[in-house]
Amino acid sequence: MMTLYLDALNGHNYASRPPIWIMRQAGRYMPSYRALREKHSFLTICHEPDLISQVTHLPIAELDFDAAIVFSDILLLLESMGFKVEFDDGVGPMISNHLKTPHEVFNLSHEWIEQNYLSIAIQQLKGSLKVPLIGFVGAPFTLASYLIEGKTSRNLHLTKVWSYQHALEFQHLIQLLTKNVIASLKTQIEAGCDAVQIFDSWAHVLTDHHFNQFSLTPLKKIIEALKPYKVPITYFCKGSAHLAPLIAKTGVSAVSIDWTRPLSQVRNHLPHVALQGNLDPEALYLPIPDLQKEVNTLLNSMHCDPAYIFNLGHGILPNTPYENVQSLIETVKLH
Ligand code: 1CP
Repeated sequence: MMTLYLDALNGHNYASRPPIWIMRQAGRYMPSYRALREKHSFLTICHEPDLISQVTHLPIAELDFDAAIVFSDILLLLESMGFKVEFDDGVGPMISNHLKTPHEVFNLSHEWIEQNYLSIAIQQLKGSLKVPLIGFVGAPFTLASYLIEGKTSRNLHLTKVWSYQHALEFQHLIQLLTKNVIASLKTQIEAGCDAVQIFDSWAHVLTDHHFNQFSLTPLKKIIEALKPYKVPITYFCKGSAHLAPLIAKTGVSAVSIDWTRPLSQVRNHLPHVALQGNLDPEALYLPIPDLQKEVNTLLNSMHCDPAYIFNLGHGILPNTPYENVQSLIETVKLH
């Protein structure tokens, strides 16, 4: 197996370049993915092990990334808890039976329903991939926001109001989700994932105190529960570069950083953790020569850091020019 990605996570990639993969690397910017989506809905793909494998392979086969990420979505875990998750084109995810009142959290089943389709796909992928496979979950806070808002929300107003006005219920919800996140990660690791990433995409709206309570404390519990597996764990929260030292203190293997701060500056305060990031997804719309310049500036700033993983600061945007992604990967590989 090609181990650049795992080497960097473990802090000892002494090859001449960092590994590269990108968040949402199997998606709409790829003509082959769009063609498959003409035939199948997003949820159909997510529920069919053969289709999950096929889509997970697409960016590896076509673009030669150094790691694969299981094709799924953070919201499928909520589906396995009995919520009706729908993805309408152009609208984004919707949960029609989302939590309408805080006391409903006490009626949520504690039963964990395993996502069998995911385990089967991971087992299939392990037999066919030549690069490490990343499993993932949404973090408890980010998942709670979907259960409360019922959709992607810009400011998470209702979620935050609940956290203040209904602290007991909110804490109960975070604890239940933490339990299920741990169960899902264990399942994915036992099926064969080489590393996992936790997406706490929307936790940047929290105060320091609440970030500690709803993101860092659950993260510590997750890390503790997964310790016996010795699998590297990456944590991503948009807009959290200034919190990286606190995040690193939890014992996480890698911190994924968005584009709002130079990565080399984050590194100066954080010598002992792997760093992932942080090209602005919009930089991929530059003309190719300018894009290459931008990418080389980032690579040079991290000068052969043995614990650096090249990625974007957030997921790749659906209408990103495909040739620019090809050029990005070539630039990193030739560095
Ligand atoms: O075909 C389609 O149009 C569906 C679009 C799509 C895709 C390709 C959605 C709907 N989810 C996904 C896949 C997905 N989601 C992956 C796949 C693996 C990969 O290649 O990286 C991953 C890791 C996710 C994670 C995810 N889903 C997050 C956390 C990461 C992040 O970008 O912050 C969140 C918040 C979601 C919710 C979600 N799923 C889909 C949409 C449109 C949304 C809303 C948020 C958004 O618009 O980004």
